[in-house]
Amino acid sequence: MRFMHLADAHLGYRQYNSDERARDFARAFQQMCERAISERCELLLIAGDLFHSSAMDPRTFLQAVGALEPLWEQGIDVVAIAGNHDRARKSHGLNWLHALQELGLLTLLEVGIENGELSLEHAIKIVGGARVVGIPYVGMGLAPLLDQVRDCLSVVVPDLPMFTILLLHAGLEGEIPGFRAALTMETLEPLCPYVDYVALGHIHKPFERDDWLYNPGSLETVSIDETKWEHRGGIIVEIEDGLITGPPIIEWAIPDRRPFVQLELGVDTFRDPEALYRFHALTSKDHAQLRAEEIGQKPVVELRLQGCLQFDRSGLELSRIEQIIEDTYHPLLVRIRDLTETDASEVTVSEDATRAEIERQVVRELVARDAGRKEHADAWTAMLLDIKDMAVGRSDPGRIIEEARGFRQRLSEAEG
Ligand SMILES: [Mn+2]
Repeated sequence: MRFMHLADAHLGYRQYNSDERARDFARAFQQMCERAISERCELLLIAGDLFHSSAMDPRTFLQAVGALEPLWEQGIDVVAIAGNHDRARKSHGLNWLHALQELGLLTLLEVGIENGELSLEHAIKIVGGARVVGIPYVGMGLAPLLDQVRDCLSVVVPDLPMFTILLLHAGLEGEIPGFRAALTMETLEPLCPYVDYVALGHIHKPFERDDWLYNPGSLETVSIDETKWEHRGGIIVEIEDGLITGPPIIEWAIPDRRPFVQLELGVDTFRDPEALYRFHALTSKDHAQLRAEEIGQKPVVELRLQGCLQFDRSGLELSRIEQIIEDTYHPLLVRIRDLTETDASEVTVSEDATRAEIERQVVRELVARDAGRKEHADAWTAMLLDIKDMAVGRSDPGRIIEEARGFRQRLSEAEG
């Protein structure tokens, strides 16, 4: 038999507040459902986070129904577990996967408590020649549950041998640095004799271990960091009827994801905003954009501005940069992340300076931090102090403006 394993569809995620992005997530999921049909899969496994949030738009529910209905029509079983994003807001409440189950579109696997004992009655589903055991997201409480699953399987499996799939929504240690994972290969090891395929979800990075454990990653791009993992999607698994011999044959189905273009711009070398606006990466397309055109989808462009600004921050017009990117990339949307710093180091003054000297030194140093003003820092300092004196002496505002204009003119003449 064949089955498809996917996870983390995150339907309903209006990333960057964009309806178009929510449609992207729906399209990716729908493509995988269509592929499960065209690949003649008998079973679709959803390893959690079908939905992005339990508080969702009716449209999102209809997207799920619309994608799943053709599977129902073809008699393909869908078996799902709830991920952390699917959980109901209120404890003991129904989640949206229950609603899909009520409609007959999927089977939701859950663990129950009966007379204080854990019950796996609703955690197991047999489809064709396969047995699926599913545990919903339980966070760090997974390890003790797995002990009970093993106890149960150690009775069931020898009694009724069958290709057994363990469906979990949990992170595996060692995949994402710093991620507090509920699973380690050591905690899973005792299940080895009873489980033929571990179908994971939760971590959006795709990975596999020992021809035994598989994590398909997110279908669309939930966070921009995921774009570095291109090989994400649905895993199509072929198993021999009856008992498995050797590792399963797998093939990846990759959805047509929205292209992301990531630009990075170090600002340290630009003396003024105009030089920054002319930067070539902003005004010329790169290969990612060309790929985006091939797919026929407008990209999301993210620009990260980094480094230390050499000119006054107020001179940097982010809206102008956004317009340049719009004109170059014709993107779906532009995100600018301004991570720049300005020189905030302390101003050093000589110890025996008078109050007026301290003032002059501070003003001069602040002026000189703007690369465009550095050359004429003395002239700028003199002008600023003159204007300050005029303001303190309650000079006529018109005269102050005149003084500033005169300075500008002298300066531009001096610069030729
Ligand atoms: Mn997720």
